[in-house]
Amino acid sequence: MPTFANPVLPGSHPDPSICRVGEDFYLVTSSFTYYPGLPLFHSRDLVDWRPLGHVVHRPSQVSLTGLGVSDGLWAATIRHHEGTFYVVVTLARGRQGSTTFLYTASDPAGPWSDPVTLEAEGIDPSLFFDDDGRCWFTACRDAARPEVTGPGELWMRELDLESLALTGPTHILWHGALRGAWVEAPHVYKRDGVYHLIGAEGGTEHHHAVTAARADAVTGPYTTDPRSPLLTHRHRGAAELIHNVGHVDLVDTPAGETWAVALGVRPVEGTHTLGREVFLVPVEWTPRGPVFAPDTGRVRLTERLPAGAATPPHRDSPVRDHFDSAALGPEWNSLRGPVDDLVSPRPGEGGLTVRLSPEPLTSKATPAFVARRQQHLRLSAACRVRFAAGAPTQEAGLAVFKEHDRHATLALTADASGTPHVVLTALENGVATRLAALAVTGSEVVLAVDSDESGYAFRVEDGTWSVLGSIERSFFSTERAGGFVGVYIGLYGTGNGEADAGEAQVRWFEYSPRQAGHR
Ligand code: 6LW
Repeated sequence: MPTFANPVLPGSHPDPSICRVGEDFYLVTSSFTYYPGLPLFHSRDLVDWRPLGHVVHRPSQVSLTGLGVSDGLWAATIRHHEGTFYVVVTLARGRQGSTTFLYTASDPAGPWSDPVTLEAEGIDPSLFFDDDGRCWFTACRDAARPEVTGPGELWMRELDLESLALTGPTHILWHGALRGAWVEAPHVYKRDGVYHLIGAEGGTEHHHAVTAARADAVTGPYTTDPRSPLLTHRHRGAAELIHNVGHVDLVDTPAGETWAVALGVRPVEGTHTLGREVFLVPVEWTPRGPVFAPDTGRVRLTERLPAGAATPPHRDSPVRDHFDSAALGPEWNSLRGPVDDLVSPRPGEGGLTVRLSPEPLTSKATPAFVARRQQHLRLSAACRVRFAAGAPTQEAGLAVFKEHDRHATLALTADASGTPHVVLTALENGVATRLAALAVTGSEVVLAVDSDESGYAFRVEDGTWSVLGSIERSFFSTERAGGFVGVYIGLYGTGNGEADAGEAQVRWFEYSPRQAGHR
């Protein structure tokens, strides 16, 4: 039986949402404070996903400045109706509450509209277009009576497609099947005249689970599907390779199959660093509702191909980016806004200029930093950097980044006498520890990091290779660091408060998975 490898989108791509138009599938995932925001992918077979662009690609579409890395754009839903693509998403602002935005586009590759703010309370917004063309908005919010109903509730209002405003009464749909935990990630589907409300419960960690309710009218009343949870790995023990499964969205294929995209993580010895990834799960509709993974009841690393899909191309080859086009590729992200004035490719010549910004990586503004997701546990990343630091406060190089207050840097800098040095620093809860320093002969070196199950080892090439030190893998894990994102690896430069601290030239950046398969 031909198979494919899960996850279909490895690395930090949480909260997947999917829709189909004809033979084309579109998928969007959360991006938090990374910019551009809300990455979109296209596929013809659900297995081979290619970047298509981003919903948020202009600064006028969102303001992320001041937010923690795991705040920002959470859990979008993408739907298509009569030639228009709709994306609804929460802008989560940490302690300042949240806002719900609606973006539209006629071409999913963009441009996308400026946001329309919906008067909606809560997170995880979704849209459902009924057969009569009416559009129903759902989201989850704190329950008014948590002592009776559980902490969260799913609610619904109509979205007027002319004014793009919520209209009519609020319908309280459901408080979940498990009730002890937050009910979230609602999506409504209609099958054989029945409305199915599918959500997630248990929180996005170990207890994550897909639960469901059904109704004869879109606005309810909804009754809990007694089979809930319909999909979870919460009971599967430490030997299981995929955990925290949930937050699904369903799509029908032209061949008549149904598949779900789900988030899940791949922990190693109880901790994961790659973030929540996208897994593809077969679904079978029965009179009782959807059955997830009907043959096995679980999400698998190797799954049968959707009907009509071909075995996807191998995607674990090393990639060396010489930065010879005018714009960075879609895999590159900055934090909270564009960095065009700080980080610029030099088309023709090749290479990337990184102008040191006063903002350090601990800043909640936009530092001179571009990074890509770590998508493979066994990975080597390297860059060739030229930078002549004038002071120990000026640094440029490689960063392994989890949160603004938790990351590691391997940087070209200088000591107090101006001698070039490469310094390895770990930053934990905002406290920086210098782990190693090596005097180097010139201002051009190769900086590298090797990641595997045990940790991240940092090396420098200055004529010969030297290992500077390593950091245990769990240091960067969500279990230890919290947050909603996985590890990103990238390039940065800062004057640590100093403006005009010079610029670094990055000749190339290489991302090399070290083993076939995602591991
Ligand atoms: C997302 C929600 C969740 O909105 O995490 O705990 C949030 N669950 O569904 C961010 O990914």
